[in-house]
Amino acid sequence: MLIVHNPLQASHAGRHEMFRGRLVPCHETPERFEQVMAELARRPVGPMRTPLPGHEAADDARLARIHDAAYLAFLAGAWDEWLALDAANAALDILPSVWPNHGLRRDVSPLNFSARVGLYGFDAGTPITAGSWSAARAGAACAMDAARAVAAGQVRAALALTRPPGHHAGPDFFGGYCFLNNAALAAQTLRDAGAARVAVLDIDYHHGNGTQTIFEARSDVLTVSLHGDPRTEYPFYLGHADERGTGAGLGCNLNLPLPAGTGFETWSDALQTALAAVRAFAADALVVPLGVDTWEGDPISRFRLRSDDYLRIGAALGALGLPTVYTLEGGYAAAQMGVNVVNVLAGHLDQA
Ligand code: OKP
Ligand code: ZN
Repeated sequence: MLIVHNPLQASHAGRHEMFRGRLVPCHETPERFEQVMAELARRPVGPMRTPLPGHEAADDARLARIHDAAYLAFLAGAWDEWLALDAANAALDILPSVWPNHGLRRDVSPLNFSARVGLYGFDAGTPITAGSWSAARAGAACAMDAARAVAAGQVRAALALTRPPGHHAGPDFFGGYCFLNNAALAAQTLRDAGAARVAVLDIDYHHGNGTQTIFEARSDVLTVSLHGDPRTEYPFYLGHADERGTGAGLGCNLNLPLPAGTGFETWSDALQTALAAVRAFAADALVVPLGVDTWEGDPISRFRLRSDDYLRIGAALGALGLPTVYTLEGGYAAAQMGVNVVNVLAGHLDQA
């Protein structure tokens, strides 16, 4: 198991997210990454590296295939625009507060900065800070590097320690703590390296709406997601069982929503359904957006998985026998997060 990490993750450190009328401390912190690294030092699973140099141009080209050019330009320039409004903004995070919903037009080109933030950001929980763009790009580079190593057969499986996470980010939107869709970039890298069919099996607590939107009309990438029922759980407005893909991609999206309170027995029944869909698709490679916010003690999620369950999850994924790239998504009980993530990897290695 190759681990690809990047110290630039630390440069994304949001201060606050909006929750029920208050600005509360961000759940998605650099400490999460550090806890995974610390557990990997205690229980090594294989080689560790930062992304190999020499692929910057190809990575940028692939970013522009998954995300819209205007969106990428917005992310790259947002912090400078923010500072240009008022130098005192350096001490504050950028958060959207107005959105083009409910009949308002998204096909306009606002000049106002707040209007541009709301054009691209879909919630008020995802702050943009001074280092967000560098961190997001570094995380995306980890995902693409991990996918290249797996595609080249250098390793059977790899984990990209992506922070910020990615599975809520779409072609032209950020939200859910995500800016660039690392899992989609890994899947596209595998495709570009010759895998004809790639399956994305998202096991984060939250529906991977960005990944679904990116691939919903494509038949070469299967997207499957196991998650809290969006009638009660974030991101609410996507992730329902009747979303099966569109156009050429019809039948290539599978959502398996589960009620809040779900424990491992029910969760693993749904995992079996997901694994059967991956096998039926005859995927050549697998991408797993890995969130451990399914853990019983997670502060913002409501499944009841226990730490030992992650060994069995990794084993079930490894038993598919596919070249596999994991990306790091959620998990907000930072102190337990390393154990849960490394359990998945250990289970995978045991079974693969
Ligand atoms: C990102 B990932 C909690 C509000 C929840 C967004 C959750 C994003 C989860 N007070 N806000 O999928 O783990
Ligand atoms: Zn999540």
